[in-house]
Amino acid sequence: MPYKDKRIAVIMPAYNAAKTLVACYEAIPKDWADVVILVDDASSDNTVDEARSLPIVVVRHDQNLGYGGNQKTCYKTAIKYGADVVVMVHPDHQYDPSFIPEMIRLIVDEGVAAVFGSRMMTPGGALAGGMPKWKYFVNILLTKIGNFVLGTRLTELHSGFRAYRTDIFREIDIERNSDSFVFDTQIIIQLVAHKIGIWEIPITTRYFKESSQVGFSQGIPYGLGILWSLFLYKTGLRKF
Ligand SMILES: Nc1nc2c(ncn2[C@@H]2O[C@H](COP(=O)(O)OP(=O)(O)OP(=O)(O)O)[C@@H](O)[C@H]2O)c(=O)[nH]1
Ligand SMILES: [Mg+2]
Repeated sequence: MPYKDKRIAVIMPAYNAAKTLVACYEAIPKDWADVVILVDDASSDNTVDEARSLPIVVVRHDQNLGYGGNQKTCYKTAIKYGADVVVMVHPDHQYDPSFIPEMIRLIVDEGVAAVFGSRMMTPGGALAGGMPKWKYFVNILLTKIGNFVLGTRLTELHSGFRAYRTDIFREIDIERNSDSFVFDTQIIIQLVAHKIGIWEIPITTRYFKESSQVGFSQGIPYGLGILWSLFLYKTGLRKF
């Protein structure tokens, strides 16, 4: 019972993460997790073999669904294992799992439903941690647009380091969301639409060779997908 009788699942949506996932797993504070779940999105490297060498739950997709499709399986599996709280850690080791206890404490002690680790809260931190300049400026721009449309004051819309209380998945329907990276923004829109608060904590940024597969060319459909989702929300053309 890691924390005050709440069951905690750490989920890792994985795609070609063989080189980093063991280091990432080792950095997870184990006494804060009842179960660690890795969903492999039909990787072409040996992510699954690496994952099976660890004492974790491994789920495999037969075909690549994408980052959002991967998360859908992660949350379903976490709920199947009885999780009250779920923390997503990217197995590319981009995010530092040592922030997990702080996120869980906010959820359990303060009753917060969603906690995001933000790379943009510490001035200069994101660039110092190696975030590419174009990502940094696009991040700021899309975050400003997102805050304007949603009436939020988030410091970034794009972090993949997130903790959720699993009861929110009874209120919001994530199955309707995109299977791509836009999933992460659509969850934010759903939280706002359902008046569920989001807290942010500052986290360190770290970019290295294996930590990022999204290049400029995949960044464009991601950015457009975000704008499209915000448009659908604002105009009421789609209910979130
Ligand atoms: N690219 C990709 N990643 C996936 C997929 N399924 C799960 N993932 C995982 O999603 C995580 C995030 O993907 P990244 O390509 O690292 O995204 P990123 O470039 O770090 O994004 P930034 O933080 O904005 O730089 C990785 O840990 C992947 O293992 C998939 O189908 N495609
Ligand atoms: Mg990454």
